[in-house]
Amino acid sequence: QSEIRKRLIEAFTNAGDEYLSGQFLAEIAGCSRTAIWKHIEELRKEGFVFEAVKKKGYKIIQAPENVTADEISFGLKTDFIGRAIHYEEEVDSTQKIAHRLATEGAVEGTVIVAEEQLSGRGRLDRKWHSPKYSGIWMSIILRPNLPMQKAPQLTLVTAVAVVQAIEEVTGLLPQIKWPNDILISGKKVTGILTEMQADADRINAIIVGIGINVNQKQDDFPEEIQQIATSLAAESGQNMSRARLMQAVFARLERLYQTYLKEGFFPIKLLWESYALSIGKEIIARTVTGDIYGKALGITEDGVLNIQQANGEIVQVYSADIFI
Ligand code: BT5
Repeated sequence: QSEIRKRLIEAFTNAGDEYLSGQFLAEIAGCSRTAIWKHIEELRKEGFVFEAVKKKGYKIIQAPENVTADEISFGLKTDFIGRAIHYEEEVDSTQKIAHRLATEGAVEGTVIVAEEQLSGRGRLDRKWHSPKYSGIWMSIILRPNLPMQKAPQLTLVTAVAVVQAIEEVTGLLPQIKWPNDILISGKKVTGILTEMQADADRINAIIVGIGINVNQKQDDFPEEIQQIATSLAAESGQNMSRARLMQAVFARLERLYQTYLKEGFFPIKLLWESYALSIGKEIIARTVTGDIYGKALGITEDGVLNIQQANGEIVQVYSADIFI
């Protein structure tokens, strides 16, 4: 993202409904008015619509429908999540880029976002379908000072943040299926993939991958996931701004993450359980070593799922796919 455009966007964000003069923008950005005009042209090409009024200046009246760094920065209210953004039209997987940037020292809160992923992935190397312009495909780099075994909790922190953001922006009421699925009307609208880089037993970076189906129509989904996947547009009947939703996710995640670091997992656990689909229900947990049948009791401090089997015995499940 161009440093000057970043400053301009920030100025327009802070200005709200006010017009900003070319002179003022030039001072803020530290360049000539001609240069400002060129950058505004660039922003126009990205899809921003400006209103220009003589003697008053410029105002942004419409932001574009892409997820470029400029568009996401416009209106962003966080302190660190989403403050640094790497935007790509097309990538293999945003996780891959995030891992590389994290190794190279990227700051906490750095976001990698792409319009399309050619090999988006889920857990256990499963595929994540990520078609162009219709969803949010992003990875967020976090650097919590925590021991390794706490890492799975961040999947649950993220799930709560995404549910709250979807609720805020769309009015829809999603539910969480342990550990990492977000469903609406029983169909998957979001998948979360948390990966870790660790030195000794300390976390160096957590890469939080989030895939949200936003503007797909139901028949856009490939055959094999037609019955199990949905999008926010399919559920609400209207298209929505992906950038606006990303901003909401960043704001919610930043707040919950800070609560989590300060107060521990307990407040998150309560929120998570209030959104959880399977607690109190009879479920099947399909693990790599076989199926476990029983009643989902809740999650432990570590984010592990407790299941009570018919014989009364309680088993702890660390990783599984849940069927209800
Ligand atoms: C997940 O895995 O749900 C984690 C998905 C994480 C995707 C994000 S996108 C940004 C970042 N970069 C990446 O490369 N990945 C992350 P899992 O629980 O294993 O679920 C995968 C299963 O979900 C697949 O086997 C399909 O059945 C189904 N699926 C694939 N694409 C889907 C989609 N777009 N919507 C709903 N379900 C889908």
